[in-house]
Amino acid sequence: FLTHPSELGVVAVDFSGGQCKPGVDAAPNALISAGLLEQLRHDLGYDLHGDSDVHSYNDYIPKGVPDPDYRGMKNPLSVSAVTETLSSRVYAQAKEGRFVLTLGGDHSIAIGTISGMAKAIRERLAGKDIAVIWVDAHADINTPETSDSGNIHGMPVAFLTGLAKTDRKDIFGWLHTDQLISVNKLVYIGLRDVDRGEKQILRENGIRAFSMHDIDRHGIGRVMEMALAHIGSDTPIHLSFDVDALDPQWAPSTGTPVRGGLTLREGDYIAECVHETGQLIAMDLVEVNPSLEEKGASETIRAGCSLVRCALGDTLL
Ligand code: NNH
Ligand code: MN
Ligand code: MN
Ligand code: MN
Repeated sequence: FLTHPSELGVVAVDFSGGQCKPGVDAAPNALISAGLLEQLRHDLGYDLHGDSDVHSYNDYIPKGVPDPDYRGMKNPLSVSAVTETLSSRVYAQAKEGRFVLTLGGDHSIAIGTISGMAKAIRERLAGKDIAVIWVDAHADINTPETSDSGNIHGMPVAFLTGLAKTDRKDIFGWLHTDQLISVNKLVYIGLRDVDRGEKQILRENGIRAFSMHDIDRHGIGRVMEMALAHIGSDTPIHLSFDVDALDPQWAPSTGTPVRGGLTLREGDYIAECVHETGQLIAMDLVEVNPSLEEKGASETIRAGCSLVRCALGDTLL
């Protein structure tokens, strides 16, 4: 699905407005300073394009206008404006036939990355839909109405699937049908903290989800077989990886850690399996927050680097 499989469009998004804890905006720099891009270039042989250092997405936040809550959403204008710009930057990289690697930032940025990929692939591949594998402790499928927190990082999937509607051009009204994804091509892995309203949405829409319970029962090997079988071998895959899917033992520095998560090896294995399909077209790595649990920050950053390397084809042997 990629015309230039050894070329990476790197998108580094220093944005934290989808949730309330500062620090997640510093993750792209921390990951890059830890050597991630150099490893991809030197050890894995990729040609890098896009943001080699962090382009400030905060420049796209509308200046001098208030950003009051809307339908309970916090920072709605800011998140909408930043993800709209991000969407067009991801689209531009994907149109070139490159793999797009996005370093977040909080998970609200997936509204930009996935919409940009969906549109580019539809244009490049005669209307083809993309599939999304969402690896997370959380489902991030709240609508503004079901959300208890109002944090938009808990809502991206609802906007991307069209389950959350909007009547405001400046609050996600820029999202058009060619930028949306189908609930049938969405698969979750790692869930263990899903809100009541989200459970209802998952059930009513028949969305395929593998919780930690499923991983305990079947093992990660079988779960990956089932997840990939659901998607099918003819569909390009966008991997959206929230580092909080990992157990806090491996990734403590994140805004909403939840115990009982994936081991680092299980996380790496997910990324390796998706790489092996040859269908992977984009990856987001989000929610690394180096300013939380600072003693564990370098470990969390290391875990993030490992997940990205695995998705991009690093092998042990
Ligand atoms: N479900 C909660 C909410 O909507 C928590 C979301 N937090 C995340 N998601 N970190 O990945 O606010
Ligand atoms: Mn090149
Ligand atoms: Mn998330
Ligand atoms: Mn999460």
